[in-house]
Order: sequence, then C-alpha cells, then structure tokens
Amino acid sequence: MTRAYIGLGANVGDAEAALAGAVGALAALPGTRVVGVSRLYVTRPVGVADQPDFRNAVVALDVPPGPDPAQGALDLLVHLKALERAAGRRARGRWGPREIDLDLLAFGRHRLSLDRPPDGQSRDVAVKGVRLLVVPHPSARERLFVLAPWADLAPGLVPPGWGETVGSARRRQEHVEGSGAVRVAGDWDPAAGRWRRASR
Ligand code: A4P
Ligand code: MG
Repeated sequence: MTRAYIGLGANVGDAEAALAGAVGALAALPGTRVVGVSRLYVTRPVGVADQPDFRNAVVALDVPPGPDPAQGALDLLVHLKALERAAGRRARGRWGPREIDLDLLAFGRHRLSLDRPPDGQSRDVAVKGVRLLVVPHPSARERLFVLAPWADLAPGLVPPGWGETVGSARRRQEHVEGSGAVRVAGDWDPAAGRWRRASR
C-alpha cells in the first residue's frame, strides 16, 4: 500500500457536509483505507479574495500502489476527479468558489510531474497549461490552509523535494499569513461520519 495525502476544500453550499461526504467517499474507494482525518478548519480565501471563507481538511489514505508510481497516482487522481463531479462540482475557473476540491498532496515518497497527452489537452482556459499531475502538490508548501491540517496528521513528514517537515513549513507559513488565516472549527467523529463542532 502507498500512503497518500488528500487536501479537501469547499466554500459553496454546506461546505462542512461536503467535506464529510468526501471523507466517506474516499473510504469507499476500491482497495483504499482511511488512516487519518485532520481537524476541520475555517480558512480565509487565497488567490481570489472576494469569495466566502473555505472549509479545509486533509485525509491520509492507504491506496493500492499500482503497477508503477505514475500509474498508481494517476488512478487515484481519476478517482478524485470523479468524486468531485459526483459531488456536483461545477466549472468556475481556477481559484474560484467550489463545491469540493480534492487535491493529491503527496503519493508515498514519489516525485511526479506528468504532462497531459497531446490529444488530452483541455480547451478549458482554466486548466490550459496546467500539468496533468504534479506531486507533491506544488503550491501546498505556501498555503496554510493545506499545511495546518496536514501537520495535524504528519508533522514529521518530509515530502520529497521539500527539505523540511510539514510541521516546520506550517510554522513558517503561519508567520507569513498570520495565525488568523486559519482556525480550527471541529474534529472528525469516525463513528458518526461527520465533524464534531469545536467548543468555543
Ligand atoms: N493537477 C496537477 N497536479 C495535481 C494534484 N497534485 N492534485 C491538475 C490534483 N490535481 C492536480 O485542478 C486543475 C488541474 O490540476 C486538474 O485537472 C489536474 O489534472 P482543479 O482541481 O480542476 O482546479 P483548481 O482546484 O481550480 O486548481 P488547483 O490548482 O487545484 O487550485 P488550488 O490551487 O487548489 O486553488 N483558499 C482557501 N482558504 N482554501 C482553499 O481550499 N482553494 C483554492 C483552489 C483557492 N483558494 C483557496 C482554496
Ligand atoms: Mg484542485
């Protein structure tokens, strides 16, 4: 099995329910086991500022390694995209509001950068020029909304190519964005399959 980390984000409709649904859907993928769910965070929008706050979390999964790392990671990406569609995600352009976003943050200790096949180029301007798959996710390291929940699960992990742990990247990024950029809103209740609200 290969340990994969998935970043979850949503800011349209009932974002908390969307994230909870995504955890359940990830658990139901063939041959896959959820081995950890971070706390739930309310986060300030990054990129396009004029949109509602996000809910973000990270899930640790053990997934089938595939015949080789590239194929194993691509198979997982295909599942993530199918889950986004099943959850009703509509195309609205990059960094904009979304019902659910599932990003592959890391796939074992592998570094991958895969181009789209020439006949698989998207005509969607939003993804034009975006590689088919890059792991570790290239912008994860500069985003507190990813690093904070990821550090809940794997503070000592050094993603390939980073030269630092997830926990130290999180502390660094907290200085950059300010501690108000993300706040804990709850934690995962595995028995109920939903988030428990953090008490204020
Ligand atoms: N792709 C390449 N590598 C990966 C990977 N490691 N994981 C390709 C997932 N996809 C990867 O993604 C566009 C294309 O990236 C895919 O077709 C895939 O082949 P997408 O999910 O369709 O589009 P996107 O989500 O708009 O792009 P991206 O780059 O994932 O956006 P971001 O960077 O995730 O930004 N603020 C807060 N507080 N919280 C958020 O969650 N999210 C965004 C979205 C902006 N601001 C946010 C948040
Ligand atoms: Mg995405």
